[in-house]
Amino acid sequence: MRVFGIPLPHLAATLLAGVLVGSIVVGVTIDRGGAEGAVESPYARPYPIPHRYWAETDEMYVFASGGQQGGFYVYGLPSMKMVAEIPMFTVDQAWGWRTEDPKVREMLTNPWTGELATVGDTHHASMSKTDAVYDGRWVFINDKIYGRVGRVDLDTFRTEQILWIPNITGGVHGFNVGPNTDVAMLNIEFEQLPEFADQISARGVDIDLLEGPYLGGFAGIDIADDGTMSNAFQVWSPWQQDMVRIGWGESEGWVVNTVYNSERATGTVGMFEREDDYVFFWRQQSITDAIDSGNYITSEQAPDVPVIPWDDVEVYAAKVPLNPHGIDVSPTGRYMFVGGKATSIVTAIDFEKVLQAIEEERFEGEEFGVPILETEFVRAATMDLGLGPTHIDFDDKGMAYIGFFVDSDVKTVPLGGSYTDLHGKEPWKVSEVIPVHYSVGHLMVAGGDMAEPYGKYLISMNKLAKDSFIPHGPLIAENHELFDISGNKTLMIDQAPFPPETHYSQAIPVDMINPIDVYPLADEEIETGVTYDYDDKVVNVTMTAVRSWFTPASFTVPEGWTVKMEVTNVEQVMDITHGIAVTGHDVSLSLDPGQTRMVEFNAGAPGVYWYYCIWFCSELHLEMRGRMIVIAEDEWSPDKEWQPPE
Ligand code: K7E
Ligand code: CUA
Ligand code: CA
Repeated sequence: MRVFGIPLPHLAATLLAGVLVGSIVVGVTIDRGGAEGAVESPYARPYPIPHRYWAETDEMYVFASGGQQGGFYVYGLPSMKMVAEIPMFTVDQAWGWRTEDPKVREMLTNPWTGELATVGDTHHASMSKTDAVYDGRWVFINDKIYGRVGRVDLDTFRTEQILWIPNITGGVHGFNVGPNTDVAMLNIEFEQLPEFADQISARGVDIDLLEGPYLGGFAGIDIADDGTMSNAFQVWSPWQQDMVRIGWGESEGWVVNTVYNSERATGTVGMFEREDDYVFFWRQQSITDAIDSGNYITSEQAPDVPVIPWDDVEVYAAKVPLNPHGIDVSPTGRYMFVGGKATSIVTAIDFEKVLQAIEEERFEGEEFGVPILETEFVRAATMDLGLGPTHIDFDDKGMAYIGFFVDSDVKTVPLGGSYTDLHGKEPWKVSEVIPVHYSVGHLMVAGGDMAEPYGKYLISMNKLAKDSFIPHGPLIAENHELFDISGNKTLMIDQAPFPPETHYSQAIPVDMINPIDVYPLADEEIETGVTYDYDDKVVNVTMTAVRSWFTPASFTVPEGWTVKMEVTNVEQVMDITHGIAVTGHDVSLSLDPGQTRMVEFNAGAPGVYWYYCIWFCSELHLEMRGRMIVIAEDEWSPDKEWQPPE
């Protein structure tokens, strides 16, 4: 059988068939608690809507990963109205993120090979935290394609840093920022053959460039007080790692991550051979100890980044069913939920029991020297809940929300232990089934991945919108579905189409973020003008933009020279953005109020090239333009240089 062109083994074929059936049998249910309920709903919009209605009523920001969009989408809750995109790993002229700005180009350039990388795939948004609670400073996210991490400053809503990870060719998936934002971890999902592979294979691990298997692992990132990230260490192991959480509270000091390919297979079928794969528990201190004692190797590429083989750190495994995907930690840090993509089983691992099992050496085996903890002992629950479990978040009332891709629903499960006091329900049993439209990937409860979830809102980020919106061609938008989870019964409030393709998201209260209105200008007056560097064949232009002209309004340059323009938007009024597009030159950069940016490009062939402002900034916006006159080399002489106006 071939589905979507992929030959599939019996098991996976059944699952995919389930996708199709599951999506069809879940009908469209419109339930807002009946007509009366709808009238009384706090989400009923007044009509006519007063001005500023959305600004006043939205309670939270959502920072949704963009997937192949390469950055973030930002929208308000509960309005679902998108207010921004934040480009990061891909170029985007709409939001002024282009490589003719050398700062952007540097961020997007591989520091070791010098190659520019302008495709990206963002997955796991992670807020900065203090004591495991969001603190509103930054939001970080990984690029699965190249192995990079970006940081957005929540003052500017702009990407301020991109860190490249050494020793890999990409394929980093799970990403998580620690409870105090001093560390982040990043998993290698696509195994690699790094230059130090031999030193690791000498410990009894097979590797082979052509046939596989390969090595995998995870990278540790240090985050300084000002948010600056740096590569801190890497742990390499026989297995790839998929999802990761850095523990807090009851699991403080531990990193948990999963492998769905414990088979170490290179083909899809082989990855389903075992009934169980693993979740791993790494003691963070043992990594630090290995580094402190000099017990590590390094690569030529990154001589400062300690690489530690898995068997030199303290790590334990627990079995989890068939190809786990999400691993998510309950608010106190105690329970770790793991869903097996290819089963109906979700397991809740009790970290208290994990610690006890380690202490009492309750092991039921080992692989590559990693002790496997007794399965039954460390599990709080093994729950048969539905087809295609994906990801899990938690609310403020001790409930877990589990998404099911194949079933197209979210099921809620009350947690046991001390959480029982919050909900008073029987733990580990399905409490509510919430249909979604359709096929949920990640879901997000507001604040649902930290110590103090905000609760109230659930967003199901559905991969297949199908019939939810008006048709728009063969590729349909994603469907972010918003639910109110504050009452006894979950109610769908809204559905919103978003462009492809969100994975994880983070929501944070509006009052925790205070974005700047403008970039403050330096005190000194800007001296505009043009200088010529005959040695390097560079013309340096210092330019300002204001409603509604550029200064200088024209300049000359010899053919083929490099043009370096430093352009400042000298406006100090919010949203008075200018930009500069240079005709015939693939240059289009946006300038926020007060912002100075460099624009670098080659002058090219002789001719008159107009530059103009790309934003409709004033009534005279169309007049906001100037000329770059490129003069043939043999016609150039210094008297053709730009002269200051009389
Ligand atoms: Cu499930 Cu990359 Cu978190 Cu997508 S991953 S949905
Ligand atoms: Cu400035 Cu249009
Ligand atoms: Ca597997």
